[in-house]
Amino acid sequence: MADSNPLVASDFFADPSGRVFNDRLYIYPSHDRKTDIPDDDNGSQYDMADYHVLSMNEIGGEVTVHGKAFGIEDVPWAEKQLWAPDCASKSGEYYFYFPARNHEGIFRIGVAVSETPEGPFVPEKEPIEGSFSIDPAVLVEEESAYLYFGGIWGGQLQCWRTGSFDAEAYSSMEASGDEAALMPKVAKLSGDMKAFEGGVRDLVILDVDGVPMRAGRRDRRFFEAAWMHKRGGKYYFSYSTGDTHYIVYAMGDSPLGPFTYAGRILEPVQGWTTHHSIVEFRGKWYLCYHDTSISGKNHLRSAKIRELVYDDDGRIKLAQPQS
Ligand code: FUB
Repeated sequence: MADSNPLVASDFFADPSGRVFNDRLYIYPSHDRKTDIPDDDNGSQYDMADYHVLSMNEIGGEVTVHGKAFGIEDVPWAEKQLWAPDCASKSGEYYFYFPARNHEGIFRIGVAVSETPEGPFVPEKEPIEGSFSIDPAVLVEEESAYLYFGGIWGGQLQCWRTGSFDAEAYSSMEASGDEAALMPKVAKLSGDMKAFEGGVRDLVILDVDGVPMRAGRRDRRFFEAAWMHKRGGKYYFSYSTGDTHYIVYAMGDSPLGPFTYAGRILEPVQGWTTHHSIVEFRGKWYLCYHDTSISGKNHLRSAKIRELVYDDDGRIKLAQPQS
């Protein structure tokens, strides 16, 4: 398969999280919508108000756009900006994780539950206690499940350096130079998948020299779009570098890190944001991603999928964007 894309041409879906349930491929995306809000560094133009799940029986086959999974009006604690989600299954239930700004303008992460992978999902009345920032991604292992999250600039991670929200830190955006970069976050999920157990910790990314990634390495440091997958006993943590527009990855031996930078996965796509997921489906690995090739506008993105290739050492082969 070269590029059976976009997955949906009649609407705009971004931030595609690919998951396989019951031998069918599901995509949990953001649902982009038209707006007159001008582009800014906080991402105000990404003003999404609901979610829909996509699914397909085979890559390149018909894509079903399921009915509304839920909307902002169903989330009592949220005011706006339903950003990049993910979904996990446990004991026959489906848990949909999503970020949104609350009524004070602070991003938190919520969870919504359904008995089917396509929903509709019923959001919990409060965000996950102790959650903050954006872009949740789940890893479910036999014994434990983990939630990875975070995003700088509009994702507000820089406001949480002290452990509580510091609105003054918003405009400083991030560290610089040889200072350590802000690291993504990880929390173990409770047995019912609805709470954090044991607190939030840094997921440490080291550069190839073994030193925590420096903030000045803007082509390598974590910006947003966390994703974790496991292949051949190795953990792969991948993410967007934001203002340098790469999808990169780091490898480790534990879901809690540390991880060591390992290279690029995807060169810059059309549009400011780049966001991805990696999923195994019927014995092959796929990269889900998005671009603005249909709209030409940063906030109206189209989800795509393509095969992901590893070399014999488990390194991921760099992909060039296709329009
Ligand atoms: O879709 C809104 C935001 O744009 C996501 O949360 C980021 O990862 C970026 O793709």
